[in-house]
Amino acid sequence: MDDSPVPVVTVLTAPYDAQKPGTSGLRKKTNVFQTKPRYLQNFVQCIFGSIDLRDRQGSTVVVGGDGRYYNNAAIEIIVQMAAANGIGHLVIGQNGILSTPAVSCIIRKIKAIGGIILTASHNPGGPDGDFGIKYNISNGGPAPEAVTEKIFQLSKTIEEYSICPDLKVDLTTIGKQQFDLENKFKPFTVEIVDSVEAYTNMLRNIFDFNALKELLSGPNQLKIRLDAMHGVMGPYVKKILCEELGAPANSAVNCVPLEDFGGHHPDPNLTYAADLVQAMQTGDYDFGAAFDGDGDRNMILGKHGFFVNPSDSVAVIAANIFTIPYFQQTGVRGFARSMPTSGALDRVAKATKIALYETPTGWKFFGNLMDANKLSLCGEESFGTGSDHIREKDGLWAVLAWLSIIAKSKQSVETIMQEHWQKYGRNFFTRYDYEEVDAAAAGKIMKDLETLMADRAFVGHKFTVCEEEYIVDKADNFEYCDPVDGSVSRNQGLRIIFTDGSRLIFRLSGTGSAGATIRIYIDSYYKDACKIFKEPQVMLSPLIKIALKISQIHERTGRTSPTVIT
Ligand code: VG1
Ligand code: CO
Repeated sequence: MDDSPVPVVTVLTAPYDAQKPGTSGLRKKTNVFQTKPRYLQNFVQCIFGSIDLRDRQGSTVVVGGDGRYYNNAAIEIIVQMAAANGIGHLVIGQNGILSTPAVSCIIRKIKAIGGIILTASHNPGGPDGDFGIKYNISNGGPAPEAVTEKIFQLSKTIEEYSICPDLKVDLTTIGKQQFDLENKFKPFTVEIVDSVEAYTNMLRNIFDFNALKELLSGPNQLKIRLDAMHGVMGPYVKKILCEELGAPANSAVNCVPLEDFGGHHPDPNLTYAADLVQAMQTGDYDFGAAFDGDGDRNMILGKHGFFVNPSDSVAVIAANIFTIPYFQQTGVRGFARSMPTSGALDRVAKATKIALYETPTGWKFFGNLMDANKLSLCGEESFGTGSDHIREKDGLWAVLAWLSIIAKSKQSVETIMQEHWQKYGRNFFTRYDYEEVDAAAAGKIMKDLETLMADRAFVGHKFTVCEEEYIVDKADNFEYCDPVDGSVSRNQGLRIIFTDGSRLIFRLSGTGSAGATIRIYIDSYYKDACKIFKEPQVMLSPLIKIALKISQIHERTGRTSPTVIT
C-alpha cells in the first residue's frame, strides 16, 4: 500500500450568484450541482470558510444525507475538502445515510463543531429532481441567519478552494479510517457509524419503551402503518418500531431508501402521501404516519384516515406533555410555533401558564430559545414537530409522542383530538400552496398586497362574505426580534389579523428550486360545540374567498386552484 501523504491542492474557481441558503439549506435542481463546474465545491468551501480558523482546526464534523441521487458523490467531495480545510475528524453515517434529526443528535452527543446534511428534504430527488445541502452548527440546529448570510457573502467573492482529490474513503464499513496529509501535522480521521444507533439510544432515554412495546405488540395491540416514502426513515422505522418496539414487519412500508423516492415527492401530506391515506381509509389500521425525505417531518393519521393537522398535533402533545418521561425529568420551559402555524398551541400555553413564543418559519429560530432554556416543545404547520432533545424537528419523535399519549389515555387518535377541541376550542387551519409560479409575478403579487395593506384605510376595513363580517384589526409584514440575541429578521410574511382573531398570511417559500411558491395560510378559532366538528374548508370558506380576492392570485397566475391544499 502506498503510504505517502495525501496531497492537498488549491483549485482556482469563480463565484456563482444565488448560492443563498433558503429556509433550510441550499436547494437546487440536481443537475445544477452535477453539471455546473465546482458548484458544490464552492458552496462547501464557503461553509468551511464561515467557521473561524481556530475553531475549525482539528474539529469534528458530522456528515450524512437522505440517500437521494448524488448523495454519496457529494459526500466524497465533502470528505476531500474537509481534510484540506483542517477539519480533524469526520463522523459519517454508514453508506452516507443519516436523517436530519440523527445528525442533530450526533452533533450534540459528540460535541462536533457542526454537521453537513445532503438533502433537499421534502423536495423530489433523482437526476431531474432536487438536491440540497443543509449546514448545522454546534448546537445541532440549522445555521442561523448570521451564519447563512456569511456563507452567502463568501460565495460571492470566492476565488479558490482546497481539496485532497486523491483521498478515497470507504463509506460502507463501520469503523475508523486514518489519512496522513501533506503539510498537516495530525492525521485526518473518518469514522463511519451506524446510521440509527445513536438516535435510537437517545429515543430510548426520552420515551417509555416498555409502555410503547406493550401498545404495539401486547395483547391489545394497536395496529399501525408507517410510511417512510422511500426516504431516509426506512431503516429507522424498521429498527425502532419493528425490531425494538415489536410492531409487525408489515406495519412499515416503503422502507427501502431510493435515490428518487420512487419518483414521488417524499412529502408527508394528504396529497403526496395519498397511498397511506387510502390504506388508512380501509379501517384496517388504528394509527398511521408518514415522514419526509430526511425524516424531520411527520403526518399523523387516525383510523379511517382521520387527519391530525400539524398545528393541532403540537397542541395535543403540549396538553399531554407529561406522558413523556423526558419532560417529567426536565420540566417544561416554554412552547413555540412559527408565525403561520395556527394558534392551537397558544390555547394550551395559556391554560397551563407556560410561555409561548411566535417565531418566523424555519427551525433555526427555535434553537436560540432552546439554548437559553426558554423552550421545550415547538412545531410548525408544515408537518414539523419537535422538542429540545435536539435542535431539529423530529418525525419519529412526534410519532412516539403520539403513541405515548395513546398508550396512556387508551383512546383513539380521533377521540384524543375531539376531546382536545372540546376543552380548548378549535383553530381551523388551511394552507394553499401555489408551486412553481413565475418568480417575478409572485414577487409582484406580494408587493401589491403589501401596498394594499399599507393603505391607511385598510385597518378597519370590513369584508362581508356569505353573511360573515371580518374587520381588519392589524396588517403588517411579520418581523421577529430574537429575545435571546436581539437579532431582527424582517420580511417574514404578510399578516392580516381580523378583530375576531382570524388570520390570513401570505408568504413566499424559501425551499423551492424553480420559480416561486406562494403560500396562503388561513386560521380561525371557534369554541361553540356546534361548530368545532365541521369541515375546515367549509368553516374557512369566507376567509379563503377574501384571500383570493385581495391577492387576485388566480387571475394573476393563470391558476384555477392551488397545487396543494392542506
Ligand atoms: C418549508 C416549511 C417550513 C420548514 C421548511 C424546512 O419552508 O414551510 O415550515 O421549516 O420548509 O422543512 P418554506 O420556506 O418552503 O415555507 V424541511 O423538512 O426542509 O427540512
Ligand atoms: Co425535511
